[in-house]
Amino acid sequence: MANLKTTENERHKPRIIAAIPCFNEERFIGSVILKAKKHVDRVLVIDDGSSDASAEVAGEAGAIVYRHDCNKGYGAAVRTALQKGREQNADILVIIDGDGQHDPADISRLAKPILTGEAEVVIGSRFLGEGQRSPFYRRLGQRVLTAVTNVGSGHKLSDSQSGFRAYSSKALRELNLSENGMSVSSEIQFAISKAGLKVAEVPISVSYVGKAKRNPVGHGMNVLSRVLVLMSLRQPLLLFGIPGIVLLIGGLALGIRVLDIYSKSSTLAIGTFLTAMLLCLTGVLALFAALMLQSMKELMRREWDRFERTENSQQ
Ligand SMILES: Nc1nc2c(ncn2[C@@H]2O[C@H](COP(=O)(O)OP(=O)(O)OP(=O)(O)O)[C@@H](O)[C@H]2O)c(=O)[nH]1
Ligand SMILES: [Mg+2]
Repeated sequence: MANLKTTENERHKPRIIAAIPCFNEERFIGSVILKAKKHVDRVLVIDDGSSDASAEVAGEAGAIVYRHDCNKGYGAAVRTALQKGREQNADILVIIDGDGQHDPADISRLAKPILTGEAEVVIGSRFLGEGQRSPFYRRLGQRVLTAVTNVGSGHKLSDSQSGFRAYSSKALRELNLSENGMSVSSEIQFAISKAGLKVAEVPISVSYVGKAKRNPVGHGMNVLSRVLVLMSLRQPLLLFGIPGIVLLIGGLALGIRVLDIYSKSSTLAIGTFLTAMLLCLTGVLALFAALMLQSMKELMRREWDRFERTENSQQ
């Protein structure tokens, strides 16, 4: 009788798993794992081809370590973490960085909205908390990326680049991702809105010791370019269509002005004329790109629906 009783309780207690994407974090990974173990049932470390002793330290600290055979990128590490969370039937998977910038004590705060059913994805925001504020250049970069990601996803969040997040089992099943780099954080926000998942934000504290690992401007531009590519695939009419129309109207307006000057003075305002031509041309090209991408997107959606229908009919 005792055993059965135990399993009954175990079955109802939500399984909370923490997963840490890790790349050369031997200095911090051990303490992050030890602190996280207090708040979860299991700690997984996705070692993304580290060349230092991160994997060994993580194993010593009691984490289950999965290793990528080479460095594939933060996004690849996050996708492996989500997959392991699915395979191990996590009710909640919390992803936390391995460099000590996130505080594992915030894990229960991220898990709570999922436990109460308020949300399927919870993002730990560095802009909601009272905690240590990140350096100005970081905040600026994060704000720009968040603004662009919000426009593309239709979700108004305060911190789209935060790596400290919690996912429900439903979110683990429905999030379909492909990015390998840091842009995965924005891709997840796009995927959340595509899957219609409920999202919530909670304040987290962050601590930054030492310099950033990468050149913030280069890194920011890299992520921004990926986010724009993701947006062009998701919302081509928004990203190309609207600017295209604006450019075309601007060019036509200038064109009318050229004609007006010409009708009044029989002189061709070359500069204005060339600018009008350039605006019209760019506008038409942008509109053309918008239509092309939109029809490709439509085509892919129809193919996917057909594929799903055949799949379901064969089952
Ligand atoms: N940079 C980097 N981090 C990775 C990679 N794969 C996994 N990670 C881990 O992903 C987490 C976030 O990466 P960070 O480099 O800390 O990203 P960040 O916090 O935006 O940048 P910093 O402020 O420089 O720490 C850390 O735990 C990394 O160890 C990778 O290919 N590159
Ligand atoms: Mg970091």
